[in-house]
Amino acid sequence: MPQPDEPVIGPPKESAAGIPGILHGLRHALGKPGVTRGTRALLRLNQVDGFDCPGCAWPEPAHRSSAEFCENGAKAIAEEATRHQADARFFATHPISELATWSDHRLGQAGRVSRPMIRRAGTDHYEAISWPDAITFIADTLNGLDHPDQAVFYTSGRTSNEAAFCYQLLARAFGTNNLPDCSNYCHESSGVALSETIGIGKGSVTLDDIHDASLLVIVGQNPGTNHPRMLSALEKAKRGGARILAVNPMPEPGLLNFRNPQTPRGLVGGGTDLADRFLRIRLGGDHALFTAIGALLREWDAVDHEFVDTHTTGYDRYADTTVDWDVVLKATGLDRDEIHAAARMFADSDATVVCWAMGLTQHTEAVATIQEIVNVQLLRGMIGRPGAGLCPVRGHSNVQGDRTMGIWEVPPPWITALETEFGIRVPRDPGHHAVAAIDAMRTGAARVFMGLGGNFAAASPDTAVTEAALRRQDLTVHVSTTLNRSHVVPGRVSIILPTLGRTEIDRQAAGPQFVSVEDSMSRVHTSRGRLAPVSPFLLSEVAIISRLGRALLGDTIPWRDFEADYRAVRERIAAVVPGFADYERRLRNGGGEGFTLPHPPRDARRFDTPDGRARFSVNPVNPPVVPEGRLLLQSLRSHDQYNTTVYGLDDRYRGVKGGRRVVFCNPADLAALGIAPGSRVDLISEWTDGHDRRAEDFQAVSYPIAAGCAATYFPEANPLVPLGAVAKRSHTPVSKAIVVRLEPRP
Ligand SMILES: Nc1nc2c(c(=O)[nH]1)N[C@H]1C(S)=C(S)[C@@H](COP(=O)(O)OP(=O)(O)OC[C@H]3O[C@@H](n4cnc5c(=O)[nH]c(N)nc54)[C@H](O)[C@@H]3O)O[C@H]1N2
Ligand SMILES: Nc1nc2c(c(=O)[nH]1)N[C@H]1C(S)=C(S)[C@@H](COP(=O)(O)OP(=O)(O)OC[C@H]3O[C@@H](n4cnc5c(=O)[nH]c(N)nc54)[C@H](O)[C@@H]3O)O[C@H]1N2
Ligand SMILES: [Mo]
Repeated sequence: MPQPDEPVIGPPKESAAGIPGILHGLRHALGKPGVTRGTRALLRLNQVDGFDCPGCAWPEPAHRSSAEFCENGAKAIAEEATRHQADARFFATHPISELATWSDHRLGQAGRVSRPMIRRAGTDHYEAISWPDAITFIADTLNGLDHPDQAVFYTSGRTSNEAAFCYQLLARAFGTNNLPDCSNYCHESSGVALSETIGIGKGSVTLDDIHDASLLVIVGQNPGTNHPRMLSALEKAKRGGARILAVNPMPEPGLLNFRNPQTPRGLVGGGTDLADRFLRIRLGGDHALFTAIGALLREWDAVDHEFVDTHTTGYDRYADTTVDWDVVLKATGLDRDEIHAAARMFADSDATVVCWAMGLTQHTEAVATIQEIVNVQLLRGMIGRPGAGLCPVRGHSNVQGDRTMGIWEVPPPWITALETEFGIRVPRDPGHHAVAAIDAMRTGAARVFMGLGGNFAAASPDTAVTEAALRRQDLTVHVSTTLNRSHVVPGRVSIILPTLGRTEIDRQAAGPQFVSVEDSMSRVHTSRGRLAPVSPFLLSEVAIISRLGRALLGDTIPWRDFEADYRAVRERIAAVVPGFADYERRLRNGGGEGFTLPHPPRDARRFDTPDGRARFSVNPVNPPVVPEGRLLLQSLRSHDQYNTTVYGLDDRYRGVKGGRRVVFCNPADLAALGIAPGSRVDLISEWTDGHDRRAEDFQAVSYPIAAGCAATYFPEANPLVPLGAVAKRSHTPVSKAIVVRLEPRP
């Protein structure tokens, strides 16, 4: 619901990080949890070995002297280390109907949920419940379902490998593959595109490849805010002579210039100019752009014929395609010279890495777009070569590891090994991905929703539909650290199970435990918390799942051993999941630096496709159609948020202070629409079903965004996206290209 907010708009910044960056981060980290706990948090966690920042999935450099911190990592840690507690008294004071009117920011500020809470049917309050009673209630409800497929087991991407493995085991042993996760909203399109073309759904580069690249292409990604540590890698590559091509509808400060707070050069002077060339592309124009770049490279015969002949299939069909330049120029909003110059950068580089994130994955044609990038990289032989490759930059710190551990609505390839290891039978029919889960929940086909982390109500599209779907459940269960919107959109009965965060000491029967995670570049390593838990009532995720497993399925699976000692879980992972042999020992390599999972294309130019070759694909260009007088709107992240967790109300780099209800528009569009910068507008999205959706009261901000395009923040924009608006084949909601009209408010 709209919160009155009156942001003050200043000019966007021209560079990222530097002194304001560190100070801003420290203010959050030090100010929030109370000075001592905040300082201790950062100092204690700043150890060489064994802590994985929950901020993002960008890898830590090997052989580092201390943990690498960035401003936004500090904010993530401060959020978790907060002293504020949503305790039993808090819930007694605030009925759920009142909490439902709070903003996401205010809900998050309430802090950590400190003991298990239940909202019983027909009441308006959460009340405390004991762990055994909560677990029994959930198990009894699940066992009372007519069919296991009536349950949905969602996961967010902070969950450790150990917890993820146990969770998918629980769901599958129970009898369902209904394992949607935040990846369905995130990099699913990358997974689909890469699996089909190179035979593995993960990126093909290591951090060294970024450092050694001669061309880095950053498409649809805002590293200054969302992967700040990536900027250090870009700076290092630049100093080694790399060039950078940035493709984005917005001139994101972090892409253009970087002041590195960890080097003296970052503290004084002008910092490092990052992008050598910036293409201010129209939303959804990348598909057309990469077909054009591919065509130019073929025209110039800048083709690695040896690679193409030896390792690929489908080149002839691909080479037969022609480019309609009118379509390309209209779709991209760029001119021919700019595209030529960009293609030249590819032609001149012998080591190119292409990085991308949500700016590509959350479009209707996301899979086709990413496959067009694969085409260009194959054409140039840029896979399995040092300093080159494909780099989908993942979001949540362990989202990639969760998928490796089997958090997936599709039964993983090692499903038979899982069955043999545990003596279970698992159905082979795929379960629900996230959007299908909402559909099942709203029609009553699903009756229990459980979320291991995350904030399903606020992260999902079509807010009204998603909320109604959650409310229709017999039971909603959230394993959570902090309070969030999903807790105030309860099923008939709703339970919150409070859990330890990544920063906290996890002590079990066998002693202190660590967990393991996989970063965006397939490196698996340990993470150990060092802070005292904020409340004595918290259980670890592994403990919660294990206890639920025992209550639900009995002791045929050694749940007790899993909870007592996570080595017992890792032993089973080693036995079941390919690439994890000798897991325990390899995790301890190099004092906790861990190991990198095999990636056949990267390691040996081997492609696990039906014919053992990487595939060129032909993807007809199909750019978004925008009627006259309408704009193409994307939803993105501000500098002061982590997905649905809103740390603060500023978006420093984009010049916004004190509010979030803004819509960034090109000045020429505002003039043409007769809307004065600073005035208030409603956003109405238009869909072919004839059903308009409205989000009210945004301040129009004049911004150097590509013409015809607009941007606003997620999750405020989620009501504008209907459930059915998803990317082809990956089913990812199209959060980045929504046709809208702006209506001035009276
Ligand atoms: N501090 C912080 N860190 C985070 C997160 C966070 O919320 N806060 N979230 C984490 C998660 S889960 C994820 S997935 C990542 C997200 O990381 P990003 O993908 O960087 O996140 P967004 O804010 O969605 O930014 C999308 C970027 O793509 C651009 N873009 C949008 N549409 C297009 C397009 O059609 N073409 C091109 N070329 N560009 C386009 C936008 O202008 C914007 O710069 O970050 C992770 N890290
Ligand atoms: N319109 C629009 N919608 C989007 C996007 C967009 O760009 N635009 N982006 C999408 C993307 S990329 C993603 S990844 C999803 C994110 O979807 P989710 O992963 O579901 O959402 P988050 O906001 O990351 O989840 C935050 C909550 O996780 C809980 N939490 C934090 N740490 C832990 C932990 O260690 N353990 C447990 N159990 N809980 C924890 C806290 O209670 C917190 O409130 O949103 C998607 N939705
Ligand atoms: Mo994400």
